[in-house]
Amino acid sequence: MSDYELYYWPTIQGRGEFVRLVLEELGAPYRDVARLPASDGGGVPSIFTLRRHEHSAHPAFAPPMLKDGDLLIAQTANICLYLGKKHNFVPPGDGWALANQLQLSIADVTAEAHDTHHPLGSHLYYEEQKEAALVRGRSFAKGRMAQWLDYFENVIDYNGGDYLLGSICYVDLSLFQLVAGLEYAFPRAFVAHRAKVPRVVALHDAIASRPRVAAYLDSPRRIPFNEEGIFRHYPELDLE
Ligand SMILES: N[C@@H](CCC(=O)N[C@@H](CS)C(=O)NCC(=O)O)C(=O)O
Repeated sequence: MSDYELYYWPTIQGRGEFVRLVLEELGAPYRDVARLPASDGGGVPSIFTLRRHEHSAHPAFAPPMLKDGDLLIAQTANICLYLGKKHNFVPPGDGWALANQLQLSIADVTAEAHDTHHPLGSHLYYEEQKEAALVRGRSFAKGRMAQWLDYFENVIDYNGGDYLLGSICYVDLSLFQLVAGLEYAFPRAFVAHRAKVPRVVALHDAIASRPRVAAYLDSPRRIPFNEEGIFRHYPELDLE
């Protein structure tokens, strides 16, 4: 198996982390290209070289992007589904469509979490949109986040109580990441709701303790959460 190439911003978990986690759990060899030195073709320029490529029939608008041989694909949910299908890490039959449905829902809530600190747009710094962020963030912390967690709790419950779709598949890794991110960004809101979503919490813990994931989380390959990424801890946006 040749190495996959992941192209994603080198200093944040961001959306790239959903892909990294799948690659790590699969034990698939990959190069996190933008984190390599420029002398090895790495660094941020490696991303700019690929994205919005004018001379491609299938250009990618934004990272994460995954290269598998000559194939370059983008959109986080699409990349995760591609890897899941290729490595038999999807539910049988048409179950891949249900997995993708959940993955796209995780993408939705991830975007909502991002928009709590950037409600007006990514062209402005947080400090330039703090007033709107306070409204958006507190509304997310007060109710919206719980709605999403309850949704995933019900899905796990209906499908046997352990994983989103009965047996483990790639989407469970993304739910782990979502929960870790929400707990980091909104610790007070998360603690307030934690007891109501025991299956979600148990799934998070089960994924974190899988040998390959645990080794990854403990390694320098796992970039710590920070205030440049999607899940940012701004206490003023959390519950009081
Ligand atoms: N829907 C896309 C969103 C991709 C995206 O927004 N990527 C961000 C980083 S997480 C980016 O670099 N965007 C640059 C841009 O939109 O110009 C996905 O899920 O992959």
